[in-house]
Amino acid sequence: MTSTATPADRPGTGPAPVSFPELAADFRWGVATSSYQIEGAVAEDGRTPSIWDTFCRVPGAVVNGENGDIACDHYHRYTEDVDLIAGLGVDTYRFSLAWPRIQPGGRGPANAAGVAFYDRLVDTLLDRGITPWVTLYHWDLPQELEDAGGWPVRDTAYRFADYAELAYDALGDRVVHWTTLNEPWCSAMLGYDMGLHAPGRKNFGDAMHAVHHLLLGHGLAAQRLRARATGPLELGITLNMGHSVPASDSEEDRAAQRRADALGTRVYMDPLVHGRYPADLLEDLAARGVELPVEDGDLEVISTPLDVVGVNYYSSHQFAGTDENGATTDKDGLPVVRGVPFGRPVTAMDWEIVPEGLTSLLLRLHEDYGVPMVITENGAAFDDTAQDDGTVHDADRTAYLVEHIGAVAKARAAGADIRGYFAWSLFDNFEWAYGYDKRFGIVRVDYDTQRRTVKDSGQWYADSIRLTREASS
Ligand code: IFM
Repeated sequence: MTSTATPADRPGTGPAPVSFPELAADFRWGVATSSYQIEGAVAEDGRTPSIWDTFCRVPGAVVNGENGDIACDHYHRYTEDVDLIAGLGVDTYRFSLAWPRIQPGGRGPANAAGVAFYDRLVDTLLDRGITPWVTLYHWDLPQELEDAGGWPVRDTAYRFADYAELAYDALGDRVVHWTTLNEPWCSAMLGYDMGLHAPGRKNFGDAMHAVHHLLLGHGLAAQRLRARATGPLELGITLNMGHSVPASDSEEDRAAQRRADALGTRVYMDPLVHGRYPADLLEDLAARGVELPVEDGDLEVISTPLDVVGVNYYSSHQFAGTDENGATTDKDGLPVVRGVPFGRPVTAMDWEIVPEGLTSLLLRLHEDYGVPMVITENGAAFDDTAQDDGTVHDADRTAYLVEHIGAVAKARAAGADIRGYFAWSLFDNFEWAYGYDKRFGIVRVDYDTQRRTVKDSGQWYADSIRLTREASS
């Protein structure tokens, strides 16, 4: 059972801090960010453009035509930012490396000036007692590699493995925790099928080829890191997943849920853990004239053992296999897979708030795959109102955290092997196609002054971590 306490010095600031005894022992507490969303300094110290620098220049691609040129200016303010992270009392900071900073153009040797930034960041974190958790790829593919075909071509997987090795050689003496990819579903489907993210292409077959090459890149990188490691190494991949259910017990709705689950979860988890793609997915793809470009040995590479799976959770979904008029196929003759709202309150992203879906998802992953897990992202965008002094009374975001961390605690109590929770995000930041319009931070960023202010939710998070730790001591 969780317990709450209201310190006398925080009257009326929203939900009281919570102690989560299920999460007290052997549990990591962190905050997460990614390179393009916070760093800025896109043309400094030898960094070359990524697909996001290019995509942001496409008229209409990003709200208000915004971009990550400055973002949170973290590249220049990382010392102050690490102080802030330390002040929250978290033990882990998850961040990503910008590939075009470490290896401009995506080929060739490491760029010493780019590497030096992450050297400084890692050293500053370690000085402050914070564990760095590095993600190698959070969507900033060097533009030159996209020009050569991007993730739909096999060579990009080899390029990624080379880059991973360069990064590991530079930082592996101090960084133990490595995540290869963040949310390959987004890279492949939003980037190459729906055209909503960089590079903005729209071809389902290309997107499925991207899925395979992202997984292959992950596996090749995992092998390289394992081969290079002389000290402790904890290796993983991060996937965005939700818990999906059929909208009814009808055959069509069950088929729609199966298809959504195959493309959202099993196409990644099955090859990573079981070394095979789901048979039903391969049949569905064949019916659409798509074949995954699997070569001999690929699945062995992809299923290189993992130490941890990162779970990014925001919402859950129910699916119907009919459209609003009852038709089971769409205009292209494809089976309908329609998301049907549960009717829950939504965040500023219009994402339904479904905390119990997180418990169900974690228990399902535990049962089907038996892997250790860390929640590498969870959080919510809300339309914050800042007071004159920059403070934000974001009781809605705090309530979201209370419920979702509670959902993690429940899954852990029921036996799932969950080893940590990282709030998304440390800062308000560049939310991809939404620009700066959506604020996910537990710390507010005033983009005019770059002033950072811990929101009530950030204070709640810090207080709850402290209370939870006290419960275990
Ligand atoms: O901001 C993103 C992050 O980059 C990846 N996961 C989802 C977050 C919210 O959309």
